[in-house]
Amino acid sequence: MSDETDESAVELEARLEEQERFEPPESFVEQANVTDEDIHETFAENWPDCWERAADLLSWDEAYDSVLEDGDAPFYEWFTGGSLNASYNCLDRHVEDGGKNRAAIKWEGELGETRTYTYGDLLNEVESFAAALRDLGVEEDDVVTLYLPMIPELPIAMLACARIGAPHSVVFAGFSADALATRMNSADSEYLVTCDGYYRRGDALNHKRKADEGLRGVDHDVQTVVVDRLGDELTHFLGNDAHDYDDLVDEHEGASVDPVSRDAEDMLFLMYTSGTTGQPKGVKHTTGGYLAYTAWTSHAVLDVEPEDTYWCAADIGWITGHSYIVYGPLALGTTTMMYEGTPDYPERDRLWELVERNRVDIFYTAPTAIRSFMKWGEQYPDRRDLSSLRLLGTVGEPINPRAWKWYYKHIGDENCPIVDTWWQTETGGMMVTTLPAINDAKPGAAGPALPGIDARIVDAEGERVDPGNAGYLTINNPWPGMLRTLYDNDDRFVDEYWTEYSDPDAVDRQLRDPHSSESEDADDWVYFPEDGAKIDEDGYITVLGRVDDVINVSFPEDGAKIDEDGYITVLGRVDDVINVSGHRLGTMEIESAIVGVPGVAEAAVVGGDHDVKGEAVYAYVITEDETEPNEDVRERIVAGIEDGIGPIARPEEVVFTPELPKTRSGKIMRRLLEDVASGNELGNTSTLRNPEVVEEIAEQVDASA
Ligand code: 6R9
Repeated sequence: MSDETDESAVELEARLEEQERFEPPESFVEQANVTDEDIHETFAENWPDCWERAADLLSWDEAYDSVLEDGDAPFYEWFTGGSLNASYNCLDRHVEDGGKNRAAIKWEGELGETRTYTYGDLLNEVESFAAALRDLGVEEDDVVTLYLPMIPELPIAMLACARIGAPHSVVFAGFSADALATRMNSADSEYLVTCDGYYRRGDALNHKRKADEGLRGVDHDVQTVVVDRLGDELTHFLGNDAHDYDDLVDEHEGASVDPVSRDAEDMLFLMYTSGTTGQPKGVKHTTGGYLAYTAWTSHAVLDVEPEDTYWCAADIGWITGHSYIVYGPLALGTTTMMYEGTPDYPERDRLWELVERNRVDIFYTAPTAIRSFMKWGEQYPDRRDLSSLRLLGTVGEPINPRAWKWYYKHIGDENCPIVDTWWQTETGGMMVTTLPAINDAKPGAAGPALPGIDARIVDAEGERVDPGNAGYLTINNPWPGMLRTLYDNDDRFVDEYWTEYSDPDAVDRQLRDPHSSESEDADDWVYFPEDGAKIDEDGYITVLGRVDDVINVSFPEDGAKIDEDGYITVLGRVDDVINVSGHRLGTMEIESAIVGVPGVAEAAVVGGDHDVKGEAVYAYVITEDETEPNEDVRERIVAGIEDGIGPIARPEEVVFTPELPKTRSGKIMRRLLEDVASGNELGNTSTLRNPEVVEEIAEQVDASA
């Protein structure tokens, strides 16, 4: 463990000090979509009208009157008065423009079967399924939940919903039955599309059983459609009164369903994501702004063109798949690839074999995957012809320069620009990244903010930090792809994301520094003269400052640093969210799953450094007096987490302890638990009520490593 730890500390250091630059390859620049060197300036001068350039990539039924309405900030509205349909933009218009026979989706199943849908095929099936959904009773604005793995029926169902103006809520197939129930209840969703099962590493997983279990936790009636993915492998899948997807599509074969004209601000979909508190947040995205933004960023950053074969190797159950497997690429009329399985099945060159066979032009993945490829060795990509690649991208977490360079060399043959794209579920699309034909890449730094985005790094006082220093990433103006609210919870939307302050001196302790020991002991905080303030349940104080000339700033809860060229390096989350393999997990959600296990008294969950996953889940658990901490309890805890959230949250380690390290004011000192998990030198323990417990815990973790 200690060798790895040394290495990651060195790497972190290297990431911070990194100065190397990589120019865009000439061959790339010559053909790139966006090459206007002054685009950052022209967008800034012409803001917000600059966003017409994004809106122009779409076909509107009704032209918009105004680009931005900010009268009710932070409830901003984009392209108001305009109307359009997302499925029309992703399908019909390409068919009308002569693209009927161009491949829209190329799908590859884990066992090697392939399916290609042309734009014509895709439109037909989307219309049939849209007609079927209507027959089942789905009306405009009804939320339809899609609990499906990476099979073509998932984007088909999304587009069918979009066609009839029914927002979809996709629940990642790896999430548990409980997670499905929570999301369906929260969105009052009365329709579910799921499947019998799917393959993972060659095994058939029974997905329907999980869906049925979830449905038992839903507090209202639900109509269910089941896709038959496994054929004869699972024959008993159609229980009760569920509808068979194939039957429905056959019955509606040839149906023509006019795309419903949606107001630009009408909801396109909901996507639940982890936050600082237990309840997942239903992030609301709209039809006009979101589609314009994902189309624009696919065009400008990923350089997508209709004749490309483009592959984003993410899961559609996450925002990356929504924006950059489905909506962005299909709006531009390109060929988008989907792969059902894992990258090392049956062999560790599976992805590269797919790139070779399909002549993939653009490849977009997560750093955690790149670190796995690196660990497996370059012999796997080396045995394949990857010369079709023109651009590479990464998303989901910071990429360390070593992994960046490996990707550049062994996948891109030093001939493809890499875009390191920082963004979030809430931002809808990319926010901070280089433009591949314009900006040099600096490994480790995501890049400058995109044109039209005002990203700043500020300190705890809200002032811009000097280049080279770390602070909090803030976004200081709205953008078309932004979330509009949290479903049914406008107050939480304002509280969680927006802070009003009037002058740069306004002290905002919401911008807490997780690494400063003072902030652990909130009871010591002192009086701030002449300022209004509020305090939260953790004792954290938010000083609001004077309230004249208020501006709105959005806090994405990421720490970052900026260099003299304005390049931003994202350092990670400052809230209680762990990033495991690029997936956001709330520590509170995991803790509540653990304390739900009989015999458990208290739990603290933190993230620890992990070679491949970036971060891993570490759980520190106190059992009830009468419960002996043993293997049996450990297994129940792991099962509790898998049932409550899903296998993705499976802990790296469950550490039993008689006590948790606490400050004198009784707050759990998470920073120390993080240090233990990461194998770091332990920080200052002097403010602890029970300093001895940290050593005890550290010994246990070392012993099991
Ligand atoms: C798209 C997506 C968002 C969080 C975000 C940040 C981390 C994403 C990153 C990155 C450094 C990048 N993150 N991209 N950190 N560099 N290029 O991942 O959305 O699942 O909502 O996660 O992921 O911490 O705040 P989401």
